[in-house]
Amino acid sequence: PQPVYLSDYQPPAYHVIHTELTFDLDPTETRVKARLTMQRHPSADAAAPLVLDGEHLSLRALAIDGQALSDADYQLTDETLTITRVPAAFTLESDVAISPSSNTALEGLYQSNGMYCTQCEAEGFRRITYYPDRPDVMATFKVTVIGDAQKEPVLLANGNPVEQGTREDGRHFVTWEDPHPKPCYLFALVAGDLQKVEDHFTTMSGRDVTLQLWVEKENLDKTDHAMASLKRAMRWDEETYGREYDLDLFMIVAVNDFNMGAMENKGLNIFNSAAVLTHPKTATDAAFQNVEGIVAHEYFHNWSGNRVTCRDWFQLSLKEGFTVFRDQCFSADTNSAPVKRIQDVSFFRTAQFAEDAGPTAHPIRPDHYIEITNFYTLTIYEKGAEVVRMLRNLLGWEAFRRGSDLYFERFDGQAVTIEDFVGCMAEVSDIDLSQFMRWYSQAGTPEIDAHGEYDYANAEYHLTLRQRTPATPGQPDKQPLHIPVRMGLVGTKSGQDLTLTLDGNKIGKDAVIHLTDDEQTFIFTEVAEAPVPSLLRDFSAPVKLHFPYSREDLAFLLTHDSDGFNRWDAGQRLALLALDDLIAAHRNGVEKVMDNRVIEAFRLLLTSSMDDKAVLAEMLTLPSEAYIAEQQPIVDVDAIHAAREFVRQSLALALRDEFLAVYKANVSDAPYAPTPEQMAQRSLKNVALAYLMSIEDDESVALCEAQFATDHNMTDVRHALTLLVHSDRDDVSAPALKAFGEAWAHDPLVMDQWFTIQVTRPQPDVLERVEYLMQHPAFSMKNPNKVRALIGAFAQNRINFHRLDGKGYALLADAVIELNRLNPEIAARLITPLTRWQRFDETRQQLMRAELERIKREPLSSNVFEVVEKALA
Ligand code: HT7
Ligand code: ZN
Repeated sequence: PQPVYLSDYQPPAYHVIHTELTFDLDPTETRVKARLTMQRHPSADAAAPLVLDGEHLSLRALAIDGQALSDADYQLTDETLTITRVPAAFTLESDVAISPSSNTALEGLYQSNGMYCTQCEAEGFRRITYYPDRPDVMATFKVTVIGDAQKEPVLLANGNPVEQGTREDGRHFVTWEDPHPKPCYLFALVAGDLQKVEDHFTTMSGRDVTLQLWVEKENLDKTDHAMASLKRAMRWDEETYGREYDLDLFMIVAVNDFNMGAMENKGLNIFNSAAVLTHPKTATDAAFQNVEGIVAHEYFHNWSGNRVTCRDWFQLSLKEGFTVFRDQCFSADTNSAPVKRIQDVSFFRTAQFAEDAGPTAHPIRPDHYIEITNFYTLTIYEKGAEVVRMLRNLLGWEAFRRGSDLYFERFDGQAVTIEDFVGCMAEVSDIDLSQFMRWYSQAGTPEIDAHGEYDYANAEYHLTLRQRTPATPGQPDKQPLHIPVRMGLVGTKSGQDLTLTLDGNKIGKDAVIHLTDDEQTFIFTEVAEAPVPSLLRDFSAPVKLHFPYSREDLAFLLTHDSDGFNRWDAGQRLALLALDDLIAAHRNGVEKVMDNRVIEAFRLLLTSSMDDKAVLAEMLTLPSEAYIAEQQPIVDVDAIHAAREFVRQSLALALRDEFLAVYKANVSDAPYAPTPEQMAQRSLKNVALAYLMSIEDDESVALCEAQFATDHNMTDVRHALTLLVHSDRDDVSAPALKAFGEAWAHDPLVMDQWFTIQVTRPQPDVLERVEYLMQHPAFSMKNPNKVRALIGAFAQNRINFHRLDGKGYALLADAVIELNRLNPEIAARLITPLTRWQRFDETRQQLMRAELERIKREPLSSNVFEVVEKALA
């Protein structure tokens, strides 16, 4: 497969102005008739051939302006249809046949549980009909869907229904019109036996919008939260960004087989059922929050993505980074802002930093790709969002909002670039963002080495910041970036933020300093007492910060920093220092000794009167094994696991009474509600229970069993079951697991949780369990949720996946090879843990590489080929 290069971008020679499609649905022979109103671009050569994309299509007829074309008039390859000569303006008609039931890639038109649905982003539309499948071709659409009235009573597409009826052959049809020109990646069709929940929303200009959530009948009781989230998101986008919805109907459909979380098709969002269905008995608090965030994300795309879209797929972060930033802010406003930031950054530093340091590292705007679906990554989405956040921080909210207004106004209905977006921000603020643009083209995580000195005699604090970005594949040399560092100086005597005076100007107690050179020293004057610097507050830039904090400094910041995020981060750094010692002790076979300062810091937290229980729960949570691994030069999975377990147990033993008191104080039998208050209470209670269970004494096991048996809500039940299954008390956990599996055998989303709980346990029997569960009737390789819940989750089980006999790697490679045939997009994602082989010891490196080589010997999809090729380079 050949790469596509950003530098090769050419505007399309032919545009589609209007698209009419007729689908006659059938599992193995759906007929798609297309009638495209096309025009040559005025600047294009009159002799330019018309090249349309098309894959897995069986062409039955082709005509231009009503004249049928013969075989000699066009050329077909597996991927294109070329017509050598066409007029400047014409109508192209085509008739193709496709087979939705054999489409296991879940791109284009496919079947899920018998219902028809589509996924067209990024390049799925070419599996539906011959078309210029690129985002800078925008057309209005009129779509007729014909189906069986019994099997497919519901026939949906984008826009508004304009006609419906029954044909002579007894089949029924509905015609839909979408007045907003859109690229074909936003096209959607759904047909099946679905039921709806309906609600209404009055927009800020007083228009009534009908909201519909379409689900299978048995899921009708799982839609309340998504509907409430949708209405909150619609209001928030009006109030925060001045963005109003622009159709009379907004639909969401839940489907079981879906490659990602959800898709923002115009007026007809299609959701993975896991990203939309919730019920207190079946979904955890985390799932409720996830649903709220994804519903909002897809809705926000209506402006950031649909009304203003991307010129080409290299600009993907233009819509994804901005929309993730918007959904993060929405969730922060709706729930606990510090907790949202802590959770987002915690995930980001673990997963995106690893991506940026691995063989598939790429800039937020890549300059080439082989397979675009491989680029729906944490870098494009989450690092893209961090870069938009930095813009917001550099400009301030008011100017950022003006920039956003200008962007939506100026580019409404257009397909644009990242320069267009950043250009609007520069224009409204008069800030020179040219150096800032490097964030989009330079891969890798910048590291800042900082050190500070207090000059007592002159009451000065000298802060030196040095930045470097490590080499990444294809980018050996890096340029300095424009990095906003939000900071404060916390006085060690007063415990307060000191006023910052820089270059004679008082800049406040909490300010942003700009690191633009390789190295800069900032001299703060009038510093009346020795401070501890609090740097990168609220994670003001996506960088790694190194500062030689002592454990005393960190304990001080943990209690005195006015920035909630940095208070949490100080606790994480303190724990990491203790963990470092213990990892070393484990490796050297020396007795492990727990750092008392960590115990005392935790005691203080547990007995504090902290209002925000959700933040407290986060502060009591140790860095994950994956994050600890990120800090190590060579990952020793066993030492990391042993050290972390030792810290958990030492804390539990030293603070057992305190944890028990917190647990008991937060047990509640109030009816379940997904409110921030209740969620905070549950998370704190469950963190305490996890510590208590690390001792596995009879009392803790009994608490866990009781919480499981109370069956109050899935958050508590799942947590208790996980703790039991992850303990050595098989006598208690086996019956609980069996009962849970039997009780929920009818619910695929709960069975996903049942799979995950078992394959993430630390006991060494897990690999055999995965193999056994792959034969379970509830498991299917064709369903991405099942693959993620069982095989994907197993690959996150660090001590078992990285077994020294290499069987964990072999299991993953086998799954990748099988999925490469069925669903290349999912196969390529599943390989990720194997691509990180450089981070491990020599033995594991060889085992992992051997599996990558084995995959490489197979006939590969371009998706898997691209990832394996990079991983072995
Ligand atoms: N814009 C969408 C990205 C997407 C996708 C969604 C579902 C299945 C396959 C997909 N490929 C790309 C989702 C989003 O970011 O909102
Ligand atoms: Zn998105």
